[in-house]
Amino acid sequence: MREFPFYNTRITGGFWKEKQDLVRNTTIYAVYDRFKDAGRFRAYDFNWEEGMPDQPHFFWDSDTAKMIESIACLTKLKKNAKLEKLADDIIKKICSHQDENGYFNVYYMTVDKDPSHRFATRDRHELYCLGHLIEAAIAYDDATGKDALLQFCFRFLDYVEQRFMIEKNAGFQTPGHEEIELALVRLYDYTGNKKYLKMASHFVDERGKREEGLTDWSHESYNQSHLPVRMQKTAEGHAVRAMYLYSAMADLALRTGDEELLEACKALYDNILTRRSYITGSIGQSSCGEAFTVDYDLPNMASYSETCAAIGLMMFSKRMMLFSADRKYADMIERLMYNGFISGLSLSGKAFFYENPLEIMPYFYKRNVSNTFKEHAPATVRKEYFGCSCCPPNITRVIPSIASYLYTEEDGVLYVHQFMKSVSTLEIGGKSVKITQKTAYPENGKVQITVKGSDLKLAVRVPGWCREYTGETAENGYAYMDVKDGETVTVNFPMKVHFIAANPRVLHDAGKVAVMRGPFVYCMEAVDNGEGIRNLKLNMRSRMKVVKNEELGVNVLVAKGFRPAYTGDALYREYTGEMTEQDIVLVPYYTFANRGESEMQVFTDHT
Ligand code: FUB
Ligand code: ZN
Repeated sequence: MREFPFYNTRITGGFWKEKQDLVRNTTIYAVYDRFKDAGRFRAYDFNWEEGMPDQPHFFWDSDTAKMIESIACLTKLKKNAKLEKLADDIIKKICSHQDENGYFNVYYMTVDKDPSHRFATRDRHELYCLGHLIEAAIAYDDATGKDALLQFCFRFLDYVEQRFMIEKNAGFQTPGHEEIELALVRLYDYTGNKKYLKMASHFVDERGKREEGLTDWSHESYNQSHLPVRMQKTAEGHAVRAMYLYSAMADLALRTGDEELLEACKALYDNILTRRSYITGSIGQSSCGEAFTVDYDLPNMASYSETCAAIGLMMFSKRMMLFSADRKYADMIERLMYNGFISGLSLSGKAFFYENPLEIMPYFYKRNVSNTFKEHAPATVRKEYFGCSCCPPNITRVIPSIASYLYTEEDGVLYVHQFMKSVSTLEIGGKSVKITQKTAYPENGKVQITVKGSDLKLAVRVPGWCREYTGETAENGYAYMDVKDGETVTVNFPMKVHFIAANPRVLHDAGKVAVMRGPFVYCMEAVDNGEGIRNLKLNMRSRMKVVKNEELGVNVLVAKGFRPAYTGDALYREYTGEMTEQDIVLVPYYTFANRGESEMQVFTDHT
């Protein structure tokens, strides 16, 4: 299938328009300001000295690059001189300090300045940073016509080719953190230069073929080096790294027709989908290595679920979607979009979650008795800044470009994967076709699609969560319909409340249910339901009311439930089974922790 760039679509209202406005008016400045406070941009003056605060880190360049890419996406949608100036100034500084051989990394040029240390340590992210700089350079050139960063990347890549593919004298063969591979494919697409496709294949193919040296705390699967990539069938190791690698594998399979690579991608995808992802779509079951663990191990409280990993799975899913019309990929994208990804951004647009657990019990995080051996637990409140700040600028590049997940086309059939109030102008069969979606989705499931400029066959995804759909019969989850030029079709996906149980092998969810309505997963918070929400039993026979919560500005669900009737203070007592009835409020998962620290749970006990 063929994809369409995000800027072919204008989102004209609803959920994603609100988020795009939030990023444009608030979040991008919040990211910029916090980065500035932390010395991220000062570092590019190259005058940091030992003993000074804010020592540049070896992956700071990647954060800056993602912020520049975010500005490029926003600018592509709507010119913004202020943002462009911020990016121009940083790009100018970066380019002015590029080594004459093409190399650049703020850490290795201002902190550890020994040139023999460059490309010596596999887990030092130099190629990861370059990957993000390439993505930023492409986006910025495309948005503004300014190619300084792109020229910088061309020079840097000549040097990389020299060190890794010609002289082969770097300290490792493949990067510890993937990213450059998919960026190289993107650069090949942008420039048409096959050299970059060859470099991407090189870095993908060489992975896992030999021992390449490890950090002292990880093993080979941490960075997907335990096997040659074509032999990998289960998702292993650091979740973000894995997603960026698998995305590049799918990119290469699509462009080269490499069946073996595609088969590996399919196996990896299905392993994630059927065994190793949360109901919110998030991935990364353990903070130890920020990594996948084993099948069905999906702890709620200790879940890692990094925002960047959710983004990575959206990227991998989109690539898989290009091979075949199977709704599982777009379903997963939707699951992430409305749950495990968007939960990373606060409603204010100024604070973030790096980890997105499915349960929070604040006391749990205070139980360390030793200063030395601390359990790592996800943060319970949103933060404005993280020392390791990969997620915020990743969020700000995804939201402006979210429309890239809407449509694909194959042989004149337009696949409608997602639903957003929007107007798109797409080149199909040599004609410019205007597609308008009129909808309040995800608030309700009614979508009107108008086609202008050509007759067209539409293939509309029937969301996997919708069991009550009664329209055209769907094949692999897509309902096909012929639409005449100027005609409007209406599809309706009733949004009933559904109770979802996990596979019995998921021990952490045993005997519990989660609540979904439309694409949203819901959760309970103590701020609405009182402390001790683990004791609550949701009455599954009660009628759920959809109620607008003014404080959150979203619709919540109100159900009936029970709480054990208990007075007294004894630690243990005779069980009586007595219960008192109470209302139970469920809020969309992505809105959790927007009202301070509070207990939260997705999977809940029930009667
Ligand atoms: O290592 C760079 C980034 O920081 C990773 O992608 C994230 O998972 C975090 O570890
Ligand atoms: Zn991250």
